[in-house]
Amino acid sequence: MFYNKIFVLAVYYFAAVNSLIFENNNSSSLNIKYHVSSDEQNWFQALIRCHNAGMELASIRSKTDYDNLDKYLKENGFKGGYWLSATNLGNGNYYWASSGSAVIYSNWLPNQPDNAKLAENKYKGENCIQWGIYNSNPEPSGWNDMHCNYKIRYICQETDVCE
Ligand SMILES: [Ca+2]
Repeated sequence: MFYNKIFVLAVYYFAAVNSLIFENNNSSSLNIKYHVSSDEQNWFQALIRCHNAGMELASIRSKTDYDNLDKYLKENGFKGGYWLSATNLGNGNYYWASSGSAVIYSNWLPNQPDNAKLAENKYKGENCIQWGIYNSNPEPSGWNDMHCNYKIRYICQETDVCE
């Protein structure tokens, strides 16, 4: 069963057009495939759309995850900001909403998170994590807290746990 699953994953990977799928071959037991959306949604809708597609809004739990996703985005020319699944709307601490795990590993951009209270977000601050800065080009690597209602692209992930 295990090898069948690996074979299917391998075929899926190599058949992927334009490398929209990324296989995270790290030393952990997790194989993660990332999908970058073509549509733009607020954070809440991004969470729902990934779930409805049978996936999860992406979570970055280690430096390995971070490095692999960074490499994938750069190699495939993805520029812009993308929602990840972390928010601090619950109790003020950041959690990955897809899994309920606390954000332990982090990789904030310089001067972030700043919980910026801007006129464009009605001075309500920033409570959801995005990868990069949505209106910056070239796209910096790292995280920014951003107002959850902004509509930007998002990253879903498929996680296959091998036991
Ligand atoms: Ca910010």
